Amino acid sequence: MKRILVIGATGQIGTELVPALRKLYGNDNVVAGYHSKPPTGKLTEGPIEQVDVLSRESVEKAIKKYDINEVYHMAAILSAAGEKNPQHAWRVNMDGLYIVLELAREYGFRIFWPSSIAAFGPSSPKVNTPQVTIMDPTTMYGITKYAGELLTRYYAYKFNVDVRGVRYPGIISSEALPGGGTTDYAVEIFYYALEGKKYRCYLREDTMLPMMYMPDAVKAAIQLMNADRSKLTIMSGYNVAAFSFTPKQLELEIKKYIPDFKVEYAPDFRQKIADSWPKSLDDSVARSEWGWSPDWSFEAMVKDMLGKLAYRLG
Ligand code: AKB
Repeated sequence: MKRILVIGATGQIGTELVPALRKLYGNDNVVAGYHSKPPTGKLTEGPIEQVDVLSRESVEKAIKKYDINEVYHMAAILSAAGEKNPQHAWRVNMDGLYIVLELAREYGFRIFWPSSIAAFGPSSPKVNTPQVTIMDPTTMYGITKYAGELLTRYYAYKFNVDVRGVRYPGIISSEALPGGGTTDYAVEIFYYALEGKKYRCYLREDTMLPMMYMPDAVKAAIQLMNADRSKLTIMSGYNVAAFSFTPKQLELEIKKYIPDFKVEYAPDFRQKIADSWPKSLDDSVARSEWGWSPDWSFEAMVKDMLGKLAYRLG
């Protein structure tokens, strides 16, 4: 039986991952681990626990209390926020991961840990970026993701820790807002469109980035955790792709439903970050090793986001 702890349960992905895991494995078997933002709504339908990922004692206490055998370690400082306080980003992203890996070595639980397209950099090929290629991330977030991929692989080979993960593209979600990322515009823009407000986009209109709708992001994590380990050659850091678009393409797609929506483009420091990332990913290794394929297209995602948010915003 699975006994799961999700660290970062109140973040963008955790908010939807916890209910999906509870549906599969039962409310009582999935603990929502949070730090500063207490869970509300659906997240309170099962156990919740405050977990400070920078404290070994705090994580260990939760592991022991709930007899955890699987951890989804989703807590991280994202790219744009990381550039404002790189020291803090290193601590949360690397020290936190190290604590979780060390405890996994001791207690034998399995780990899902997400990497990101931010692990790539200016010298990585931009189009159809391969699974194995040049990695030269320029943000502190990207550096922690690439270093984390190396560290998790080390723990897998050296200590036989079962740790797995994907390189997430920008994630679009209707439940929780992302915080501090470079791809956040692709969520924020929907709120402005529905509230009849003009959106000021901090990226150039032609900035193509790989993106994914939340149901596919959740599916990727759960599917990879249930894959046959003997078939996995990468462990953590599988490229997973769904679709790519530019801010202008998103504006035009939203305009099909809200014709008078207006967007102004005013690139800021995040442009340079976006320019260092891939435009699209080659995810053929994930497809062949554990059967990955996305369910959602760009057009279907936009329609669904508008419907869900219109309902929520009333
Ligand atoms: C960010 O923009 O920092 C994240 C990511 C692509 O990992 N959404």
